Amino acid sequence: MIINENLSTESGWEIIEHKFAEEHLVAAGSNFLTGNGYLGYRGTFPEWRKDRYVGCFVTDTYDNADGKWTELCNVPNALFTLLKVDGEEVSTNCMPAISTDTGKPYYQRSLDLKSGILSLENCWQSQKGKQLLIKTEQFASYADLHVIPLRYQVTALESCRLEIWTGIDGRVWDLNGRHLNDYLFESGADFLSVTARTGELGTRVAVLEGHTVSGAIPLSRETREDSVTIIRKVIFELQAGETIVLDKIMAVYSSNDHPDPKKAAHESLEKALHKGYERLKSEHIPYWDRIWEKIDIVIDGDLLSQAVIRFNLYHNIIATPFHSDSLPIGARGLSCQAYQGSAFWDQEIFNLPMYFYTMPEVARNILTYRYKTLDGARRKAKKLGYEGAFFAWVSGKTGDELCPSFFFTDVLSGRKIRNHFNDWQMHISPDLVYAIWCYYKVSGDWDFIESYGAEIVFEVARFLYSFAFFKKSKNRYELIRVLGPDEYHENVDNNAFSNYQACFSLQTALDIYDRLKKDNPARLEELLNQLAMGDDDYNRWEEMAELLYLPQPDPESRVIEQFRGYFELEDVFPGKLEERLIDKAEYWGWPNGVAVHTQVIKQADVIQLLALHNFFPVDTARQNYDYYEPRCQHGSSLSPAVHAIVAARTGYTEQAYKYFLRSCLIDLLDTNKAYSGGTFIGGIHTASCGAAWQIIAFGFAGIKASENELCFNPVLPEKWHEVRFKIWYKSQGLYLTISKASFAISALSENSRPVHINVYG
Ligand code: IFM
Repeated sequence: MIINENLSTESGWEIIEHKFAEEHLVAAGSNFLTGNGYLGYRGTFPEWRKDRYVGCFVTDTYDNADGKWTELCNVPNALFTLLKVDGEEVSTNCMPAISTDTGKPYYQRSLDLKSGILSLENCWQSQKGKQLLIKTEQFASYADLHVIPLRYQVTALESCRLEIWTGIDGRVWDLNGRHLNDYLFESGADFLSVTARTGELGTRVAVLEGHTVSGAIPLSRETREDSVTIIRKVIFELQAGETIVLDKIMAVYSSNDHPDPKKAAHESLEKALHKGYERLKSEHIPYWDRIWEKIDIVIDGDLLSQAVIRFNLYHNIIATPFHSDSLPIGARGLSCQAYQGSAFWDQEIFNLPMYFYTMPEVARNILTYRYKTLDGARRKAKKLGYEGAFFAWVSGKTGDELCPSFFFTDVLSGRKIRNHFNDWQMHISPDLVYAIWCYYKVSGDWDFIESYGAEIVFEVARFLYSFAFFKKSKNRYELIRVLGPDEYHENVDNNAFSNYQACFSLQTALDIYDRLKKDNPARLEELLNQLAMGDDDYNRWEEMAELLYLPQPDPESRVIEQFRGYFELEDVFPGKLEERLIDKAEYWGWPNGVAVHTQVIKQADVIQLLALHNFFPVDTARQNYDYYEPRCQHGSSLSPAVHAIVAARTGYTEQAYKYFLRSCLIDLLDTNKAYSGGTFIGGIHTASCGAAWQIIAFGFAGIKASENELCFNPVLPEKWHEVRFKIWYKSQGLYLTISKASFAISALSENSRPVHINVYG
């Protein structure tokens, strides 16, 4: 099945690249990423260096280099391997040789989504006409998160002198300054190592390499070192048809993982070398089997949809730090340093819902991470003159705001733009409450609410009360000077999305308060004492929930105004605005972009509200979809998925399908630019990866969970014959089979309780 001129799939379980496309260098390295939630290793070729965006990004290595942006470290590349044939360097390029073996150009980069294994195959021809067949295979192990095994197999089709240069390349691709300093190299009989230290926090990073070679006896071996690399050069005299297998192990630790990262990496390396490549692989694969057992979605009738949904689920998985409850899911996962390796609202609204229904324990970990960042959120609120918890727009380890004040650059003047994502985009706090409550409804995990959730929710309610403005003349609370999901319009008042989310949060706070009072008054008292809260707070939240202004659908058109004054802005569509650009790379938003004084929006905003809540009848939702959809530029990768969900729910099934593909193909087709307003924003768009699951579950299957029952409103696009997947509701597993003619739900045999189901109302 062809995905585009470069890409295809055979079974829906793999993505195969047949032609190397220089123009997609950044995106392809991200697409073929292997990872395990602890680290992400870009899908690049072993001989590539930093100029080809090689990268291994490691969680919990946040560093700020010289006052620039805090981001995760890219660690030295211990998979680096370069071949020289009779002195000539082998390099993978866009012109694979015609293999004399097969008679075809021999090039393939393929990712097996089922097991997270990347394979590269290439035929290379020297200037003297000598050919080498090169095959490599690598994976980021789930059995030992600190280990990446690589099998590098090279066959000489003619006799030649082969040099293998293999070791650790410490010249790394960094977006915002150099993070690793004080490189210290060491070599032993069976390892090479580099240790380094981050500039800001002094986090120590250790990367070790070890390898074995089989198939031929080396003529010589020597170790070379300069200030940033350590390499072993191994020389062979090969006869035609001879094959050498180099098995390499890269082991990585930081001092945040282990007090002695070098020792820990050494132990991992030794164990891995002892086990050997095949055993490491066989220990790794069952982890993926167990993951797919929970999350796979089978789509019959459309191989393209099948492959792209799995591609997106795969990337949502490898971006998620299953192993920790102190780390976020980055907006670009571990595919690069863009968006600082940090969480945005993307995490709760886009990445997590899949886990609510498939692996609630993972969702709990990530929400616990948010709990652990509460102090950071309190510091942010205080700094800006509020109370309670104003969560960071860009959240790393501590929850302190990492979002720079000047995010984009005006490409026309070269001046930096003061974007207010960090101080006005306040919907982040209620978005967390929304997610916590959804998690509870689906998992039934009240213990999480008592232990962590209640504190977050109360602190958000306190923040909202301190943020709101009481307009006496209208006897109502308003949220003024905010930035809603549509980031082109900053400094707006009463953004419908933010106001509804805030109201929902206040009601949730009251609800939790009431339940605790009734069922666990001791815990409530403990919490209130700890937070220095009392009935006064409860009364304030109650009053604000009642009097908070909620923009209503216009009586005639039924359209909800996105924010005060939106309808008075110039009414044009995105295509028209494109004609007004002076430079294609211009930022469209605040304060001077082409969209600012128009109704063109960056991403779903009112439609985002409709995707999260069923506050309005379907007709009203459809009228809002009709209004806002043509005015949306989809300048954010978050947007198409949200349109797909709402389109599926409002009867626009084929549009939903169109948006499903658009969303799922953002990375594979490299449709979203790597630079915007002068800032690098490339890498895997993990929000749309997580949202791919939601399009099928919340859009096509029409799932909606309440505390007592699960509702379904299934519809299928024309092309799909059947969709099958599992979900869990309060620990009870259900297997769903949706076709156009029928909808079947089976309870998994291990279930212990009945589940209340509601289909089509
Ligand atoms: O959180 C998003 C935002 O909604 C749009 N800009 C990119 C951010 C990170 O994905």
